[in-house]
Amino acid sequence: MNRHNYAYYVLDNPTIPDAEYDKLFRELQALEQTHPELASSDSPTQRVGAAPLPQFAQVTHSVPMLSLGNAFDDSDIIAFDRRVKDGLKLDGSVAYATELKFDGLAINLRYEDGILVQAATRGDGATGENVTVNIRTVHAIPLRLRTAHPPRVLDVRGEVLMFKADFAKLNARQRDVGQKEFANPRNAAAGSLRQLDSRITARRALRFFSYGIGLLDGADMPPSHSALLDWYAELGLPVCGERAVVEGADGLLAFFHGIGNKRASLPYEIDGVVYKVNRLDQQRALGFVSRAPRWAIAHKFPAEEALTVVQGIEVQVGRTGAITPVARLAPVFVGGVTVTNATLHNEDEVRRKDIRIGDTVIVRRAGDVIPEVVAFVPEARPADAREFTMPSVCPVCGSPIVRPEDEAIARCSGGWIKCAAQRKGGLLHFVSRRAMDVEGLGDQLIEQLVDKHIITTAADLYKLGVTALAGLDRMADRSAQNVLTALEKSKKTALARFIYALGIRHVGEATAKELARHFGSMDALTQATEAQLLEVSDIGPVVARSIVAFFSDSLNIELIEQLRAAGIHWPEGVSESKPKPLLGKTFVLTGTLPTLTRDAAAEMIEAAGGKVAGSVSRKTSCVVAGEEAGSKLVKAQELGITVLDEAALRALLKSD
Ligand code: JCF
Repeated sequence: MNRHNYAYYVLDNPTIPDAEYDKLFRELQALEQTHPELASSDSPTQRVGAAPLPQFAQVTHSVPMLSLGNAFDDSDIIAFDRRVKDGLKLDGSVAYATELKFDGLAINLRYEDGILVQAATRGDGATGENVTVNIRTVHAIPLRLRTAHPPRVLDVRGEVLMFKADFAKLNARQRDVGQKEFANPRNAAAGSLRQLDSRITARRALRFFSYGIGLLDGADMPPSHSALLDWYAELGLPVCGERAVVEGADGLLAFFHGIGNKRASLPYEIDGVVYKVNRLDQQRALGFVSRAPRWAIAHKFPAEEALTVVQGIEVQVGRTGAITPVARLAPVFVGGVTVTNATLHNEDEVRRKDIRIGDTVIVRRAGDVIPEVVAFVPEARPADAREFTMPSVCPVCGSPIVRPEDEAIARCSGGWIKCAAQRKGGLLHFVSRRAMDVEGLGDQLIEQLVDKHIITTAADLYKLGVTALAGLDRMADRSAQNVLTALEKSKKTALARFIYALGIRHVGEATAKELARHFGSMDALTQATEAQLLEVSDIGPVVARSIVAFFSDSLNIELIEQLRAAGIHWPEGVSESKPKPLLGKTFVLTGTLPTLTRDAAAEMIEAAGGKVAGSVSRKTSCVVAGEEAGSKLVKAQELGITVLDEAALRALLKSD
């Protein structure tokens, strides 16, 4: 059971299904009941929590738990590297261990003779709280180190955190039982760990990564930080794979930017990266200033959450008529940009989060995701805070807003004929990159073209001339010509893109590709019955009905005819005749390829019949890896999956 636990939580590579593990668990429980003398304190049955404590006891750390100095930009890092070199009186470059800065809680784990005997929070760095019973429920933390010769005493330091997916599941569960949701994974991790009733902690999916050491007795201190982490990994402690040893400030900044690029796709939240002088003798020589080491620094990303005030709540009308409440905010700098609007998703969400006009709220902008309102701050609610009311008519076209009983989304009932907002949304979708890909035709142009009644449908786009375009705001002759060139270029397209561009409800990019592959021509698709559509893989009754409804509207058929008459074309039937050398194969892309973008590589693989997945598993056929490939590459190597570079991928696509 310990081996399965280790495979799942530390190697991230499950060896048996959950149900099998549960069976073993019950078997062991029964054995321990009949033979209590055989039950040991590090048994897997001892991870379920215990009766509530009256309070947490205080623990004094043998070696204080440090905090880190912060850096925010490149110049701070260059200055840090300079201070280190000056401090060490070195001319050459310094080797640094780089790692992630997890957004969780710092913990000290004490192992005596290889057995976990105590766990304590960081507290103020000198004393923390004894959370041993809670920590025992964290499956990623070994109750016994995997070595025949453990040190007498080892203090392992690291971060307890909750993965994003587990956080989402926890909040969904909290919502279902009418309990308070957590604002972010960090709060969820802290709230889960600091439970006096550790049986609650046991039900929360907490994780752990090791990154530091306190007291060590009965073993030699490894010579470097990277060697320490390697040793930890050997002992069966979880160590994050996103780490490296780099040289000098250039190496630090390259690591920072590399992690910044994949931050959003990591399964956990980080608020920056940490740099440590790698050699421990050099760390000792540098020492400390007050409570922070001179040999380490945290390089922080711009904060993803900030506080601001809701000045109003308005609604936006999307291309399908969906009404989205949007909070108008006092401008706030978050996630690296100034934000003035944040989505509130839908009416129920506003009620559930109880966001009111006048509230101070936490706004979140993670990566390129649209900013959202996370929660309001109860202490800051003014007496005159006003509740949001859903309008009964569309603010753009005046048509009634309707909300089917079983749906979360209210919609404008005007359709694109009556509602300019839906028209604009539909046109923007039509020209978007993954649809018809008309470069330079952005929202401001579409806005003007619709408002000035120059265009109504997508077909009108192809009737535009230089004079009509050049008359618009911020449009010189030259850019007008560029738009016309882009429109002309867009006429040569693919069937899947065209289907996707039509904006049929429930038909996203993947479904459009399936439809194109299955039917091979627009005519076959427009005439397809519900029964025929249900034969297409991944298409269910709702989608089938939506497609049939779309093509039974004569206006849509007319639009398609006009677009084809305007010259939009694609290689007809090609999808059936072209060879599919990669059929049945699943690819995972990781890192930066020398010439291909991720999208371009995915398109080439799919054109050859292959599938592209987001994560590596036993089902993966090949991993295509480029520069700075990370954990996916490691996993592929562990699982013995073929790894290709761009050249090898191209060769594969040509071969068959
Ligand atoms: O992930 C973290 N929050 C983190 C905190 C990572 C580290 O390597 C740290 C830390 C705090 C202190 N290292 C030290 C020395």
